[in-house]
Amino acid sequence: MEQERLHPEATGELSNLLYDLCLAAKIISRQVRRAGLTDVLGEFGAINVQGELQQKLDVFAHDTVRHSVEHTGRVCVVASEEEEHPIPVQVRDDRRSGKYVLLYDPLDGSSNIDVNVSIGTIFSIHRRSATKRGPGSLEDCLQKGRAQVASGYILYGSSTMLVYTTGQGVHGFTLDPTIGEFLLSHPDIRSPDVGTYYSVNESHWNKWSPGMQRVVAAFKNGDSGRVAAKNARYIGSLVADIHRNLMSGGVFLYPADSAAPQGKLRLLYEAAPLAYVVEQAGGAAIDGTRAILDIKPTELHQRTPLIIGSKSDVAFAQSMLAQG
Ligand code: FDP
Repeated sequence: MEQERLHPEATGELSNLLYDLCLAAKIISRQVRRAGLTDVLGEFGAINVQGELQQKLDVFAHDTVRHSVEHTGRVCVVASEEEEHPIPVQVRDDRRSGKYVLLYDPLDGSSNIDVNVSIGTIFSIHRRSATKRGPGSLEDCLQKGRAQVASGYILYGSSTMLVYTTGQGVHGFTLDPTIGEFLLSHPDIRSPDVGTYYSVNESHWNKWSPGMQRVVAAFKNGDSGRVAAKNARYIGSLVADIHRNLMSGGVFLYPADSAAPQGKLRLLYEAAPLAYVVEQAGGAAIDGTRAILDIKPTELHQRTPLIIGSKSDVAFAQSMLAQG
């Protein structure tokens, strides 16, 4: 609301959309916190002991976000990592069709869901661009990260935190479960210029290019004054790994490899929204050569290699990779 006041032309719609996402986050957080107690763990489609169909937590999160935004008239299309195609938002009256596009990863870090390790929700908001009225289209979703009007994540960790940017810095809110509200706990988060940590799944070492092996070796062992040796931390939940590095300084890498030449992570649901947050906090994010935010997507579920975090560390990786 403070930032909205800096824009006299603002209608409040974006703030309200962020509130809608906060509501979804609270519902998902409640479910994540009770995950071991309720029948939300396990395979989607499995029958639980009561003979009811179990709902997997990531499907629950997908539905919760979607239902929190689709009746508000604020969004024209949503796209989720859980769905193959974008979901156009139908409205009875064309004049009430929303002006925003919402892309989201409902529950990132799925391999950690069933083992009680931090997971997160990632969101990316664009203005509609390809269509003017009625439901939005695939083209509305395929915009460069640089065009985002807001992005952020909700981390279900030792506490539940919302971290977001609208292009005026990065702000963190912690959910106070006693009053059910997100309270501003981390205003104006800044990413340290040089990181303490490097985060990468080193089990893929043999599949990386020689250039990437040199980058990771330099972060591990140091490189004659150009970069100091770092400590390793890898949770395997992107949101949690990025959040730690954002707060403490560090670089996260998910490179392309011989088995996944485009990398693993999704440009629109993971890399671009997190890149916007990290850049706004003073860090950087590249695919090896280009800024993530400058990549024009051609597919909804497009993948990208990702190197993201403290600015000097990302620049170091980029310069080493440029040497081949
Ligand atoms: P997951 O496969 O558990 O859903 O995007 C997916 C993601 O997790 C990221 O959250 C995480 O950083 C990465 O993949 C982990 O991949 P590896 O298991 O290959 O390390």
